[in-house]
Amino acid sequence: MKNLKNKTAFITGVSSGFGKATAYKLAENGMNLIISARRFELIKKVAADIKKKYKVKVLPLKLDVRNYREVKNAIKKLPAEWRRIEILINNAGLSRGLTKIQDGVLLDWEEMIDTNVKGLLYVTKEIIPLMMENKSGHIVNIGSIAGHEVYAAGNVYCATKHAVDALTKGMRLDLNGTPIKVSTVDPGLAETEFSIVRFRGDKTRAKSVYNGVRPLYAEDIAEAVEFIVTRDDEVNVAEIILLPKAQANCSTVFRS
Ligand code: NDP
Ligand code: 8X3
Repeated sequence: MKNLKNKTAFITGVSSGFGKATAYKLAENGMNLIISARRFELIKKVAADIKKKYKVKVLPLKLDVRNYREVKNAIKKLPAEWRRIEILINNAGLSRGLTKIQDGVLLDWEEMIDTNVKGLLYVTKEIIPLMMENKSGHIVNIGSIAGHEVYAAGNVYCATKHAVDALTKGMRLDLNGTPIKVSTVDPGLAETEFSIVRFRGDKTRAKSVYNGVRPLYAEDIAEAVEFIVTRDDEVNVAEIILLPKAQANCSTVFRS
């Protein structure tokens, strides 16, 4: 099992959900963390709490992954002690709406594509050179079951997660023979702020997504990430598809 103590992880989307739970899990393993999101007040709180609980170093970064210049500058300006990034968790992402393609909202499409696909690429592009320089690195993308299947009205969100799946496979091919390995965790139905964001703050509609189901919780995903990143250097867990027991595929969910 790989010892992560005192190594550094860069995680996107840490103000909520999977990213936040993963930050706590990696800190529990003794990692120092660069945590990022747009809601800076939230990640500052997470940083303070993690530092207190786990006595590791935490650097909160205000970052909108859709803005390449911002991503590039933030990573370029990292102090020397933060540049040896061992693990990148590409987690920031979102869904907007659940609308048939013929009724699609252009701004929603653009936000999903800009965040889930282009944002992931921007961060990855800036961190790969640091990993190459350090001769070590592990990129973990957070995909989705929606990257393997398509559900009704999921059109553009599913397309972005299919793109993440293609990028994970493409990265693994292109980085083959370098010191960097690439993995993905592809969850199904998980209760976080995801549906609240998808339905623009409609908490009742968001809650109904998980009616009668024990969904995944953020901690389940954090445990999958922990398993992946603690394998021996020469072992790569390429992909974990993680579903609630009650979910057979994207559209088949047993509700009690
Ligand atoms: P949450 O809404 O709880 O968290 C999403 C995180 O992404 C937040 O921290 C948010 O921070 C961040 N984020 C969104 N847009 C941006 C942006 N432009 N720049 C930087 N950060 C951003 O959702 P989850 O934890 O569930 O989602 C995490 C990932 O998991 C996403 O990629 C999602 O697609 C994927 N996923 C979710 C599933 C689910 O059912 N919940 C299942 C499968 C995959 P902030 O708003 O502060 O910027
Ligand atoms: C989120 C899971 O099934 O709501 O990626 O698209 S799903």
